[in-house]
Amino acid sequence: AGQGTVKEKFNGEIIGIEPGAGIMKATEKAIKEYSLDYTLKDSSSAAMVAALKSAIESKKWIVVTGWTPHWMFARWDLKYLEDPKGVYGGEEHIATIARKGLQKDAPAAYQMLDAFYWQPSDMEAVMLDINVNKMDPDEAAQKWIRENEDKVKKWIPEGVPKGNLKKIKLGYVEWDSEIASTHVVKHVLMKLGYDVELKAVDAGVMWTGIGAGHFDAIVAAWLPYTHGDYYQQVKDKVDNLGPNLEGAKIGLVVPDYVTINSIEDLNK
Ligand code: PBE
Repeated sequence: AGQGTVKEKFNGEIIGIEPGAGIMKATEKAIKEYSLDYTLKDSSSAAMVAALKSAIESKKWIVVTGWTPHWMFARWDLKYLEDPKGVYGGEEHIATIARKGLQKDAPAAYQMLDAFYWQPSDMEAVMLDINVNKMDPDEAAQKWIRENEDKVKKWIPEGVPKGNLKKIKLGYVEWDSEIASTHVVKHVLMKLGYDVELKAVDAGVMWTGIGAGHFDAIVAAWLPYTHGDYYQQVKDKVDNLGPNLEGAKIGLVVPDYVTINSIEDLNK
């Protein structure tokens, strides 16, 4: 694990993801509140995971911005650093948000989006197929749908006119969790007869886009904390369809072999 102080072992860096992610703002806040003499590196979700993988292969110390559900916890032995000041919020949920007017324009899609609800283990199964088994997101989503007919059935409205190839546009960010959920919803809406377009954007654009009605829906709203600021700005202009997943969490994550346990220890 090398010599020196904790900070030296981590090279004075926290490996982050895309600017605009809620977890990046939360980490800037953690740096202030815990007076950490660390630099938060902007990166991408894919580059963060690549850095984690290579550090683990050489047993180096690394601290990354991490979240649950995420396949990395199934792939490696990892732990969250304790957050005694509660900077990263508590347990949260992922919500589905629709544009106003969607209910009238596409009732079957709206009802499906409203009914969409699954477990962290469901999302993780899709994420593992994409990121560990190297499946294409569309393939992984279709596989999950095939293998979970009973769950999917509950999301399918009855007695409502089908999509008739009407276009539905879903905005999302290329976070591994949201790639999984958005592709699953895409394929269920296609089964309902919609022509579904996915648009990958950054977090700010996803939120202004749903507020302005440029997207029909998003299934990537981390609330009440991670996307709390973004949500406040659009909440009167959208329909919040409630949680599609409960038991989500964000924080700082390290490999198990790292011998500190709390964000406070980063200063040692
Ligand atoms: N995440 C994944 C996002 C929400 C979903 C935790 C990286 C964020 O921090 O905004």
